[in-house]
Amino acid sequence: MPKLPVLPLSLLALGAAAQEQPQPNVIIIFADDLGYGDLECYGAKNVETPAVNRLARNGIQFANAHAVASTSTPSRYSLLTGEYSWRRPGTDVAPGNAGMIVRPEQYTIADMFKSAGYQTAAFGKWHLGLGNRTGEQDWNAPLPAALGDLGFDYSYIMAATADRVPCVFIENGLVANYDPEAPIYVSYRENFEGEPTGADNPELLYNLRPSHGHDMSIVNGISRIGYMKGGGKALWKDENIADSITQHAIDYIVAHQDEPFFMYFATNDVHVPRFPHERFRGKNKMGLRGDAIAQFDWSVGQLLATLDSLGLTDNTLILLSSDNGPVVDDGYDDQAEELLNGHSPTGPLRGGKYSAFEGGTRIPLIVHWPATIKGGQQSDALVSQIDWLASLAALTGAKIPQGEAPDSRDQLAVLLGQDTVGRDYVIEQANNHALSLRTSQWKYIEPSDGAPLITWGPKIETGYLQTPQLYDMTVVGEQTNVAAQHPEVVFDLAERLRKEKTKR
Ligand code: NG6
Ligand code: CA
Repeated sequence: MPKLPVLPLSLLALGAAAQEQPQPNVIIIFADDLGYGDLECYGAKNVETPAVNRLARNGIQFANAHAVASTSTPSRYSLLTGEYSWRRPGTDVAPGNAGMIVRPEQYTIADMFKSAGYQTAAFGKWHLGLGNRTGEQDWNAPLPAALGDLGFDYSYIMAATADRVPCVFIENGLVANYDPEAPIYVSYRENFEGEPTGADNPELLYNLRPSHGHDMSIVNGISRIGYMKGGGKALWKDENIADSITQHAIDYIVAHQDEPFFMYFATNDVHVPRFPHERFRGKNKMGLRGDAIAQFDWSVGQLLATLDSLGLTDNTLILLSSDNGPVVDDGYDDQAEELLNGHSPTGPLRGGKYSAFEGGTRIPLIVHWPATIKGGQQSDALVSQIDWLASLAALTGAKIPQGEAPDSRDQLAVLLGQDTVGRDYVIEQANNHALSLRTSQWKYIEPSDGAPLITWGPKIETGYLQTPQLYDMTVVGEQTNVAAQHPEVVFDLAERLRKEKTKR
């Protein structure tokens, strides 16, 4: 039976139109490694993104939006819990057999939506661990802890990334299409006897070869990080991952069209291994990375077409963004670097995935909600994904329990285009844990150890330096360190960062 709409005060405050509306559906479309310059509406070259363009045209496109961290696990941890990942040990890039990083007792964005009467679901990339303890999961039985314990009523996910074992989908804590003939074993320590690896059996890599790392177990002609055995018919085919995730999300929307739902739709695109479906191949000059962007856009288009056909588009709030900045060669020989053909994945930004520079954490953000937001807006407001939990709680009227989501602030007015200033500062975390504090004018990068370039493969400037860095962000590109010229600004920003760090 459809639930009666509940109208929270915050919605009433939004004006007459909103007052008649039932609770909007909320969809977070979360791309993987999609850069600030990777979408057509953000200036991408060589690839078309018509579905995303439509969202931008009818919504708000943000120019100064930030992920909390420059890699997946800490970024997603922060988004889903409203707590900065750097406060919590154990939130770095997780192996595929990590135990659940967000603990069941912790409050999540899904708990928040549930408490406001929503149906909640997660699709696609998870990368925040499953089960009670690292390395001790039995993948042939229901996992003792999974997304159901974090407020998600339904989930169809990949445990970590497509380049990490186990290469199977997990539906509500159970391997989907489980094949009893091929029990699943996973290890990040040693191989299983007799199982081929990319290092020993390169002749079996008929789909993609590694450029660095990624030379352990082989699944679907692609070698991965970590070892696995078994899986049989449950093993995914990389070319069908987007189809599979998208179809499950569509089915979910159809099934829940009469009640408010929250969907976390986290694509595998455009993370490595990039191996999109054949129908996206060869249509742009950039090869597989460009095809993966086109496939991402296709997924967005499928969700939109479903909402359109059910008459739900108007009252569905969509936030489209990415978990961290882009990388070109991230470990597979997919010619992403050679075929850029003038495209810049970070747009004008310096650095990229992993780095302390803006390329690491400044990401696309488009907000779309025709019933409430006037289309065609551009916003320069300073926004961070850390605030989505509290902002969306303000939208639904949910009350965040004392002490939960401690770093998340209500910035709903910014996300809806009513406030064009946004936060006074955002904090960004680099791969080596160096933090930056960025205001609309300045960016301070704290001193840290580490090489100026990523040491293991990708050609990316890290932004690590043993002395303080200060950049004037009204000048694009973080080229000139002006810390020596503005010691008082350095002092002030460093002091704000210190206060944030010692808050709890
Ligand atoms: C790195 C992987 C990279 C990618 C990254 C995580 C190697 C050599 N590189 O360790 O390919 O998987 O981890 O990416 O193994 S993220 O977007 O999920 O954070
Ligand atoms: Ca990522």
